[in-house]
Amino acid sequence: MKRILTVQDISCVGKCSLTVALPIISAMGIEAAVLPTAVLSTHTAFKKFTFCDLTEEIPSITDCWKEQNIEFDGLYSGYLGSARQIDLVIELYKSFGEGKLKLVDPAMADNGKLYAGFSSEFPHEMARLCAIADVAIPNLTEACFMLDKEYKSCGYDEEYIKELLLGIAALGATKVVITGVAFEEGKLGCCGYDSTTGEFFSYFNNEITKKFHGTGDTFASVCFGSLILGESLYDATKKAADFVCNAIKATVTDERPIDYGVHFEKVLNTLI
Ligand code: PXL
Repeated sequence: MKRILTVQDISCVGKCSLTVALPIISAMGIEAAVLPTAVLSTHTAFKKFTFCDLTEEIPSITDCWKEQNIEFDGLYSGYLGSARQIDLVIELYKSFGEGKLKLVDPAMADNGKLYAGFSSEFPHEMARLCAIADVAIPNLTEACFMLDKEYKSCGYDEEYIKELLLGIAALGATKVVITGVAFEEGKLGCCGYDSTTGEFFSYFNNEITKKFHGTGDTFASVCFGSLILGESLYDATKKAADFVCNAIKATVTDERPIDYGVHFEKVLNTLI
């Protein structure tokens, strides 16, 4: 059995980060080890939340693993709370990631806005982590912010997206997938680029207009799991995008606010 490590926060309520990554990766038949970076009462889109920072635990945990020669087949980072945490994850990727799949989801912004608590400098810090990723999976906002490019919510063309893909690859990421791309009304999807082959690809689904929190984390978890199981980046992207669509479809009839995330549990069986 493959064993991976995922590094992100535990948001106790709100279905994102570890509470999404763990069940999804486990359902795919992969052992999911965790390095929790913080414990929050909810994710930061809720009106009020607590934040217990675990940064200073990270070096002792990773040193302990090193002493016992504990290894991982892949590493996946999500939401990180500070530049210091990014430095520690870069160190972790260097010491545990040699020859292993290293995926970075630079979860920090969406819809043209940074999440609560991040300064406008933070995307540049995150870009340093994307630079050592085998696969970086920013959404459109995150890609723009890391590259200091203007964020456009609509009305852009393929050239705009290709520039962003090439820009993230130029930071150092070997492969890039940008999520939340729409060239035409009614279709929403992802565009990818593999710098080893120079190939671009895209994958679109019919857009479901209601937006939920945590879909980026859901996408990244399925995509990472599929890559660990040996699928191509295109197939992993397709599987992740379809899964997110099905999870949203399983949620839309629910009256709960969008901050409570998607009911991925109802379609988790499709990954087993
Ligand atoms: O879904 C990304 C995410 C993860 N973790 C925390 C967040 C967010 C987005 O707001 O606040 C703590």
